[in-house]
Amino acid sequence: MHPDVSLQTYTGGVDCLRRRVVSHCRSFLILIFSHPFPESGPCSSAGISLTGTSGNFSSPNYPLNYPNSKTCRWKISVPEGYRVKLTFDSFQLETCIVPSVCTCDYVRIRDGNDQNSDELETFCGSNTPLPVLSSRRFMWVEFHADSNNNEEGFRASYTAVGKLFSFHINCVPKSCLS
Ligand SMILES: [Ca+2]
Repeated sequence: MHPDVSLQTYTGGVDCLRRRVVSHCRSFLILIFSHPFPESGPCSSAGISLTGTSGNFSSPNYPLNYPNSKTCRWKISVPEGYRVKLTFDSFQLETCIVPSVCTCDYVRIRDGNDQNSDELETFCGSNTPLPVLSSRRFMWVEFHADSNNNEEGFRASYTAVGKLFSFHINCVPKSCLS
């Protein structure tokens, strides 16, 4: 649920229960059940942990436009002995003035479990990126939106791939999958 709506429902709910004002309670319930829930999961700048052998995540509000001035991070970890393959199912970010270095909104991917890990790729604009492969069991993903101009955002899925998948070993750590 959107943070603003959570605050409104909480405030309205407490007031409703305390004062027992019927009209106010009705407004409170209408607010709860009429809110269009976005498809995407939560966004956290501290990082959301994603585990298991597969899963997916997306930018805030997806498939509606993401908000401005937002940073979300995900820490993907797959079982020992596997690597992370990240695939973008949809990708529509702001086209930056300098697209080659993604000076506005971007998705950055690192080869590890924190923001100090080696950078694998940074994507922006509207071209759907090729899949990205980590060298070990961790991948760190950051989405950042600057203060103006937003788009639909992205949806991505990850899968654990085994050691037999490492026939592209000479390409690691860059995304060289076709
Ligand atoms: Ca922007």
